[in-house]
Amino acid sequence: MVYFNIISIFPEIFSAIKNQGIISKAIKKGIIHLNIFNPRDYTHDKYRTIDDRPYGGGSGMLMKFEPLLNAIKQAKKIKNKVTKIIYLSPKGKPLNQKNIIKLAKINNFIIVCGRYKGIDDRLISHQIDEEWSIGDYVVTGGELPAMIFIDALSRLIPGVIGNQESIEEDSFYNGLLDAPQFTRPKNVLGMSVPKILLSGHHEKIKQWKIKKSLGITWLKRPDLLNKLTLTKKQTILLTEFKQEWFKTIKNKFI
Ligand code: 4FM
Repeated sequence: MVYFNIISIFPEIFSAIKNQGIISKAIKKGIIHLNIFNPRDYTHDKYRTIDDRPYGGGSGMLMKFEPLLNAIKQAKKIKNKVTKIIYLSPKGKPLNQKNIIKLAKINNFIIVCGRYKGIDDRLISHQIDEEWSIGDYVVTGGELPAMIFIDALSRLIPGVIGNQESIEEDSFYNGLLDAPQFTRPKNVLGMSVPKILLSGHHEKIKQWKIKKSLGITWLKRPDLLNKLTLTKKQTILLTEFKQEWFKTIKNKFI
């Protein structure tokens, strides 16, 4: 069982994963638990204030320290040993599949979702264990990043995805992008399916997939390829892919 304890002033946003798809099934099965704590419920003034103006001026509002801290305190009461308090923001370390695999060993999270222009920095230094980013762009709050975090992590928990092997076939699992895939019918708008996939030769199909996977990574994300040391077999397959690729390019222009 993995607990995701979420601190958010917009709890309804999480219905997106609570009520649909694979994550909702995992919740129903009791494999994962989502608990949402609304900082507004932990205010003590008449207006239930959760935001305030920044010291030193500047545009926009910030989330106040105390309602967030009180919500976190409440979330900490949920049973379970290891708790990691996560904050998602553009200042965090960029998430990738490798980090996600490591994080999937933890069974209790508190995820703080920011809104407005940011949160009081003392909350980060006092409470946050790890700050992660979903990428170098800005969204309007931490809820969507939190759902991305929860989704990417949950699908690695045994029992969440029906076929666990499919995880090992994921893009990025071995640092490479997926080979292209096809389903019926055999022909659409004059486009056919690579013959090898219809051949039934399992070993040949496996080699084809590895070759395409290497080739597509080489074409689309050479940065990923540079991080890997290829095996002898992989090097041969990639060389073959490159030769075939340059041949098709030549045929196009000459
Ligand atoms: C975060 C808005 C905190 C307001 C955000 C607050 C983001 C990212 C992001 C927006 N999160 N990776 N990129 N958050 O843009 O993780 Cl208070």
